[in-house]
Amino acid sequence: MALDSRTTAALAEHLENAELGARDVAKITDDHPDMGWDDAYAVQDEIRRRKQARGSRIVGLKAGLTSFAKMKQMGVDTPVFGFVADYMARPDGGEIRHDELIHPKVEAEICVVTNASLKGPGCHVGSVMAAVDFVVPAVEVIDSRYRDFKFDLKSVVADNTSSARFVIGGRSRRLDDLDLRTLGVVLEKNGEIVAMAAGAAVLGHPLAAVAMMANHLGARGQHIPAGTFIMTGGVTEAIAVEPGDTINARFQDLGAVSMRFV
Ligand code: 0L1
Ligand code: MG
Repeated sequence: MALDSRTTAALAEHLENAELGARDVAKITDDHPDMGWDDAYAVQDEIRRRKQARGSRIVGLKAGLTSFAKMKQMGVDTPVFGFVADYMARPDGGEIRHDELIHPKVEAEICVVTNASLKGPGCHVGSVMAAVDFVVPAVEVIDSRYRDFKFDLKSVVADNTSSARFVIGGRSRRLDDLDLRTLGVVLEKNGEIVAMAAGAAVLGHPLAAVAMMANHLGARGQHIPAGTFIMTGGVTEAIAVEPGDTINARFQDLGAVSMRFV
């Protein structure tokens, strides 16, 4: 690791303060160009520890940058992993305060809840299928803390992959009733279609993102416990939102998820 524990803790405090105060900051690799992936995840882990120490609960895991459209939008080729906490959840059909965020964007995500633990290495789509309890649609609101979206992937990982808000809605379905690859998603802003895709946009199959997450955690001696809510990543590119915007994400077979930014 290139960063010592004091620097890791200081970076976590810096990034978490930026999140909680809705203030943008320069990407952290500007000052720490040698930091590696382990350093980046160590900063994220420290942010997680800080939140838990204050009483926040970690209520889900997320894969990010998993769709071909998002990878192209960001000019990257590697998914990243993060978490969501209880205070980030907002109700379906509710309001989201824009002034609590820096420059939010929304993305429609196919999500699952597991009923068995998943541990890599060697996890694949089939192992994930055996561990999925149900599928549920959500919209993630990402809000990179980096000024003008000038970041690299290690900075993004340290910043908990831009996690900010999420809305679970629609209706849950058993995996057996769905083909996640052909499941269509239409994203509307203010009543107009702004993006659309099918589940296969996420690594060929959204559950491949879960398998990749299990293998990523396995390499770090961790696993995905039974009962985990997992966001598999936006199926389309992320869409910027302003106060007054209404978002409606329609998921084939899973209903819709909506919210208004105020
Ligand atoms: O959820 C995600 O896809 C993470 C995106 C991280 C980069 C960004 O803020 O766009
Ligand atoms: Mg996402």
